[in-house]
Amino acid sequence: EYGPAPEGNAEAKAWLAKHGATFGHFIDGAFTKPGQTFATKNPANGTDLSQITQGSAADIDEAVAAARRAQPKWARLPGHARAKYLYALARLIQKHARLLAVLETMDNGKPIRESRDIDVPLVARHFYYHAGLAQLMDSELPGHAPHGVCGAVIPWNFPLLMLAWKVAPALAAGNTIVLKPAEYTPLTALLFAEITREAGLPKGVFNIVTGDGDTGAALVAHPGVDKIAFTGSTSVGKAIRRATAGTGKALTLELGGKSPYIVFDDADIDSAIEGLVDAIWFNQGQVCCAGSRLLVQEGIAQRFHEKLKRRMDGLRLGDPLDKCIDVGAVVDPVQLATITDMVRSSDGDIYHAKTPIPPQGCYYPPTLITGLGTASRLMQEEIFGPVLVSMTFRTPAEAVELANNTRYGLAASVWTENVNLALDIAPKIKAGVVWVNATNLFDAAAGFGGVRESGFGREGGWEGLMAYLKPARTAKPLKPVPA
Ligand code: TXE
Repeated sequence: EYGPAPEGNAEAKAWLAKHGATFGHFIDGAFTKPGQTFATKNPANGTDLSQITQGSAADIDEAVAAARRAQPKWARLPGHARAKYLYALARLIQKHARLLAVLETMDNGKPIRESRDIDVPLVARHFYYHAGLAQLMDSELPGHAPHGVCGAVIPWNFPLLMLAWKVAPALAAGNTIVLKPAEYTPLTALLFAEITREAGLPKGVFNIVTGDGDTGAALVAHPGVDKIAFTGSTSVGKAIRRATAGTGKALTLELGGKSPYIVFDDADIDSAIEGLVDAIWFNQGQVCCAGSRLLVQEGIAQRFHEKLKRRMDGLRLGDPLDKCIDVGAVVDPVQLATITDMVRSSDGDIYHAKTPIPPQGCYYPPTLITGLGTASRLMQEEIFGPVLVSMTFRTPAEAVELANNTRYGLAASVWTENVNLALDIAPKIKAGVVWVNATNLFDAAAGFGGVRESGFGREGGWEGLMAYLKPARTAKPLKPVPA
């Protein structure tokens, strides 16, 4: 049994059983015969969930060929006709919301409260929003054309949401797509493939090849792919940039981060603490823009840390399918070992929340580390787990200097009741997004992405759509600009 929430679990079990829990790729509108497979596991209890096919270069070839065949006709549809399919996908995501949420939680380990209330609703919103943009394309962007075939390589921390961030704009703009899901978490993508059939999406418009990094590399290298969109680690992002250099392929990269969470002494402390729970313990801290680096003003630091520790002790950790759980399981034993080793290597003061930990499964307690130097490894490197590092500052100028003292630049949070201070600080922080008295706010209409080694390009909003378009070869006249 998969834990509480029996109704949703039965549905998920039935869906897996329908496929014999064994999956091939999804190419040209149909599942292929499973080939050489590897197992995916439920990180909450270590049991096998499914057998997934390891995609070869030949599989990538087949999927890209299907996407190429389908693309011209898809692009010739008027925007409002493509919008119909995107609206249908949005509605079907809502129809299958419970199954998608339970499956995501079983595959990834994230609390069901998050997959149900955050991931899946944001996915539906993303398709609705891009359906709207698809309708506007012909009138608002007449001088633009799709790239052609897009290759998407996505990570395991938000499997379905990262799919939506890439698939919705690609399809709205008239591209077709080959998606390579992360090896730990392919299940909701495979269910989404079924949903595209229910929506009547023409075959070849959306394709999946499952597998590991080699499969991803084969997709990136394929000459029939015109644009690559990648979300994942900075090291793989750099490898992809090297692999695409000089090929003429368009590229967007959304990579790692070490985002500062800055609390000034006049901040509303209770709100800042609740924000921090969201910033670093949401999805077990496996969030690219996690507020993983607390910078707190010296005068309130001791009081803030004490309050924070009490709040950490109150977080409920355990079976992610339990609706009362705050912190679920880390995605995989490999990731758990990385987190454990990184924390062990630290010479700071380590505080683990006094919350009971289940004896089995990939669990790591909420953790706070203080007393680290600015140059220390844990202050500089992404841990990608439920671990917060903290340091103090005296002046706003010092806060800015510390905030910018990493190679990354994805996100930042500033907490103060002084709006002038917030407005002064925010533009000085090198990050794609700066939240004021808030954190982890996302919307399909707001472009998200990084600067520096956090990558480039935006996902969401008009800018996100533009990443899936290029100037048309035979540009129709642009609308005159009003005087
Ligand atoms: O990421 P990878 P991993 C960070 C985080 C985490 C670390 C390692 O710090 O601890 O990365 O996680 C595919 N060519 N982030 O190893 O390897 C891979 O199959 C093409 C941050 O899981 O980057 C998967 O589909 N593709 C992050 C995807 O890339 C390749 C999210 C991401 O895997 C490839 C995830 C290659 N050479 C991890 N090698 C974020 N920014 O949100 C691997 N892949």
